[in-house]
This record gives sequence, structure tokens and C-alpha cells, in this order.
Amino acid sequence: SGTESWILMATGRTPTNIAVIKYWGKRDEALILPVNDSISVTLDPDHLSATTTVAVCPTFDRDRMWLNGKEIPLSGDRFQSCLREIRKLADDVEDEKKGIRIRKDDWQKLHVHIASYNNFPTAAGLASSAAGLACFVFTLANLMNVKEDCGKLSSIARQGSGSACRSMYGGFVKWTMGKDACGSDSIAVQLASESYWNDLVIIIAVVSSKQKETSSTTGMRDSVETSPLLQHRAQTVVPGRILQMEEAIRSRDFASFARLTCADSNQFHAVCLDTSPPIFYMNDTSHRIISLVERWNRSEGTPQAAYTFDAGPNAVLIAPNRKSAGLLLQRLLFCFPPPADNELSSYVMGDKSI
Ligand code: 2P0
Repeated sequence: SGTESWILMATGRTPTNIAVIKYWGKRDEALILPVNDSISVTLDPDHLSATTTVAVCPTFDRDRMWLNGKEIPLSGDRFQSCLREIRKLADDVEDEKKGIRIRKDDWQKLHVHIASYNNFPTAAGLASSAAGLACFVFTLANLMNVKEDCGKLSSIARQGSGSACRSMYGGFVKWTMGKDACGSDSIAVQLASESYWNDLVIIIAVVSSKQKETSSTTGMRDSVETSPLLQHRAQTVVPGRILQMEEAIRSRDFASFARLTCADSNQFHAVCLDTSPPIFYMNDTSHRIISLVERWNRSEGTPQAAYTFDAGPNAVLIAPNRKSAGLLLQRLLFCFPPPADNELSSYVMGDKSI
């Protein structure tokens, strides 16, 4: 500290997560407390992940943030609430080599610069807030020498974006809705590590590269206010499904896992349709993918693959192993043949057929 100049940085990488039992609806908007528990699988960091560098320097005069190289405003943002919460938990940092000594209280006055990158196109409408907020909280906590455990950090990430709390762990993760009013028990817990069920293959079929029309935040607010099905789902359906899903994961029972995953995705989209005005996240191509998987599963007599859709038309497909994943890809490519001269990686299903 003092007048000398120095810069201290930390970098982290966090993957996004895909819910298999969905979060949809808040009971407290400010604290982001959900109306039901949810369960997700965190992806491999090589694919959909956020990388964030946080820097602190005595000459920084305000907190600033860049997303994919472009500065974005921080004021009033949910990043601010995460920053405030982490600052409260900050501890002394000493780096003798660099001659840096930051005391706990100094963190209140020091400003941070945050640079975050997604290794996937934000425009593709794939969940980016979960990875971004989780990575931000995790990296900031490292920089500020926060000693709290991942559970506590997950409750801070939750205040940035609900689904972000689940990216605090790898593997299968449950976000427990919690009971208390301040949200201290609305945290993520790991159900199984990333290596527990590593035969599973996840395929993301990009159906449209357009940005979604209704954000999750406003969509779920409208659903809470207008959908009678949402109340039924949260109170009567999800509690049982959570227990069944935990059991399916524990016993690596793919058939049960797939049935629950598909049913829960469909119910979430039914709640969207039950909202006034109705929300349409899926499109014709999404529906064709559902039919394709349903037909295949029915013809084999037992689930070969699961599908799940979030707040957009892109399909997340889960196969029990590489062999099934290969067969699934064959079926997808048969129904949605890519243009011959195109690279498969840049081919967006449905952009042509709609
Ligand atoms: C989920 N989704 O469980 C569900 C399924 C989308 C569909 O969590 O308002 O971006 O920031 O808490 O976390 C998307 O909602 O919403 C989401 P906020 P978030 O993954």
C-alpha cells in the first residue's frame, strides 16, 4: 500500500451447467431465492466456460468490467452485489516478493478491473450468465483471500444469477432452495463429482444463433405472477423428482435419469406456455429434435438419449456413452443434413429449414 505502484491479479475458469431438474421462479427477487430445488450437470471446462481475470491496483479509481473485450457498465448490476458480498469477506493479502501488503479494510477502498471471456459465442443464446457470475465470484474470492467454503461462495454467486450457484462445483450439483429469509441456506451442494458418471456424453445442438426474446429473469417473473401450473410444479411435482433424480444419479440409472430429464424440460416449457402472455422458447426445430429422440427411445423400448431445453431453442442432448452418442449424431444428421460444403462446427441447425 502507500504511494508505490503495483498490480495484483487472479485468473479463473468456470464451466457452465445444464439443469436436468429446472429452476424457474423466484420467491425473493432481490436475493434470488427460488421456488424449488434444482439439479444440474456442470460441463467440462474445455467447452462452454468463462475465463475471468480480476486485477486490483491502487491507481484504479473505480470498478470496471470488460466482457469479451468490450467494456460493460457495472452500476446497478448484479455483479455489484457479488462484489459487495466478497469485499465483506476479504482478508489480508501479503506478497513479499512484490512488496504488496493489503489489509482486510483496504479492500473497501481498492477498486477492481474485471476482464471476462466466454469460449463460446454469447450470441448463440447458450447459458453464459451462470459460468460468468460463478467465475467472477470464485476468482474475486481468490484475489481477496476469502477463506469461506464453496457453499458460502455459491450463495454469493446465486445473488448474481440463480443458476450460477450450481457452477461452483463440477459433476452433478443440487441447488437447495433453502428455508430462511436471508438466503444463507439457499446454496449449491455437490451430489457426485465429475468423474462419477463420466461415460455420459453431452451434445449441444445449436438450433438458432439468435438472441432469445424473453430473458430468463423477466420470463420467470411473469410465470410466478400468472402461471397456476408453476405453483403445482414447485409444490407437488419437483420435490418428488429431486429425490428420484438423486437416486438415478446415485445408481447411474440412465433410463430413469433420461425420463426425468425429458419430463422436467417439457414441464418447464409447459409452464412457459401457461404464462400470460405465453413464452415460446422452443421452435419447430426444437420440437423435431424432441420427436426424433422420443421415436428412437420408444422404438428401442428404453431411453437411448435424453433432451433438455433451457430458455431458448437450442437442444442439450445427453447420451449414456460414446456409442449411443454416435448413433444419436447419425440420426440428427440424417434429419438435419448439413450443407455439403460447410464445416459442421459452423453449421446451425434449423437456420436454413425455418
Ligand atoms: C436452469 N434456467 O435451471 C433454468 C432452466 C433457464 C431454464 O436458470 O434471474 O439466468 O439470473 O436467476 O439463472 C436461467 O435463469 O436467471 C435458468 P436469474 P438465470 O438452468
